[in-house]
Amino acid sequence: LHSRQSVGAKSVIVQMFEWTWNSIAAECTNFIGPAGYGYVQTSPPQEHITGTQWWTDYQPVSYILTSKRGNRAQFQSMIQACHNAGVLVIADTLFNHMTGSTQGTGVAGSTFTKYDFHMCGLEPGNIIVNYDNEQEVWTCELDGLADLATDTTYVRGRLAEYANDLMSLGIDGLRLDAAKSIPPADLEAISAQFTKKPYLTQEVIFGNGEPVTPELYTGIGNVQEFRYTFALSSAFSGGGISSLQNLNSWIASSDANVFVTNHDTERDGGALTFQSPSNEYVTGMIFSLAYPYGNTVTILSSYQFSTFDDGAPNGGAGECSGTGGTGGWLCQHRWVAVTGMVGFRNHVGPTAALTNWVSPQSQQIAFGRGSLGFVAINNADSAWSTTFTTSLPAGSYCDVVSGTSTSGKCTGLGITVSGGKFTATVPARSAIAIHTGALGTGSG
Ligand code: ARE
Repeated sequence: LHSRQSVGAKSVIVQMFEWTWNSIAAECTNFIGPAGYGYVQTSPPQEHITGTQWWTDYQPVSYILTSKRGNRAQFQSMIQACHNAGVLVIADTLFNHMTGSTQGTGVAGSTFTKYDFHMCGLEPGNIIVNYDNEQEVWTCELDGLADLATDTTYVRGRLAEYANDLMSLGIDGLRLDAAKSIPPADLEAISAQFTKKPYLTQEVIFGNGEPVTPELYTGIGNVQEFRYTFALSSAFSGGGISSLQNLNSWIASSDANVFVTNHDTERDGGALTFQSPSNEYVTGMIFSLAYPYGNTVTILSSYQFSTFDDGAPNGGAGECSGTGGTGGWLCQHRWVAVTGMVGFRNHVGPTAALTNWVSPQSQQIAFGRGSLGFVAINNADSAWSTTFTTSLPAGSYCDVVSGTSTSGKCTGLGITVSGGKFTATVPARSAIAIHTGALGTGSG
């Protein structure tokens, strides 16, 4: 019954938030494939309501693959281009609801009216307000969006047909939006009709004391573990990163898809984002790629905005250049520290033990990953100079946070390990990371 596809050696996903299919295709070829990412995650490809806001994409009106991001042919060529670059493709997928409007016209010209939906009758307007009531979370409307009757044979069949259509075009995985508002048994019944085994990651936001928990969904696929997101944020933004030593009280690591932020938390708060002070967003991402919690790690690639509703610049045609973005695009997936740490995670793998943990004060930590990699993160306001103990073999290493190594030459800080020790200065609000896949003498 489990539809889970196992994750290979490349376990980092880039969430290409609002990127058009053509621009994802180009970026897979030009950067994402060569950099070693395992997956891209696209915005929802279904026909949706019209409007300039980013969130129109979350109000589908039909199963036609025309959205603001491109059409069916462009979607298929994007998948092909990414596959050719060695990158798998995950589609954001809406099984919980359609639009909230009772009638209208979508971006592909389809007209629609409401049918096949729950009317929960538990709240005025049938809208979820009380997350303490399981039936309400599962059968009332999220934000007033028409709640699909996923307990019916017809709806289950139609949603499976949609997923199978995506997979016939080459889609490798699905992010199940608002999975928390769909009973696990309904998701089991839908995924049992899949013709292929996709990688599944389910959006089930943990809420204190709520009856609908991430744990209820781990039998179906990976679950997005928001407790991790919130813990990183509170540790880096004041609580102290020494608290991150033993992250094992949530769902099992092999069940978890983790991230420092996604497109919702980037807007609603509670997470580290590009707007966080003191480089905390970057050091948070470095931690997430170095630490052995999470089956997959997602890096958000997004854009600057001033209001909640702002859609992507340039109609979603993402623009990156060198190690960053232009025209309002952030291109986090190109940041030197992020790509360096993707190389670290790919090289170290999921099983290398957490070793040599030290934390001289609450905002400074260092740890190894067996004899393959070592990272030191300094979230304090002054530099941290010390001699670290490591299981790495003796040699000349390239700090992948500050540079890259090509043919033995490191464009960043060079670090020499000898006799299980090395001496280094970790700059304030920054980090250093070395691994046996990136050797080189540095220029500093
Ligand atoms: C838009 C307008 C609304 C309007 C609605 C209907 O903004 O004002 O009422 O349309 O006309 C996104 C946007 C929404 C947008 C929606 C549809 O964020 O603003 O609404 O698209 O266009 C819960 C769910 C979780 C969900 C969050 C947002 O459990 O699944 O709410 N996240 C996903 C996506 C979103 C998306 C949707 C779902 C809808 O990632 O981007 O919305 O497809 C506690 C609970 C959580 C709860 C959270 C927030 O923490 O524990 O479960 O999350 O509160 O309510």
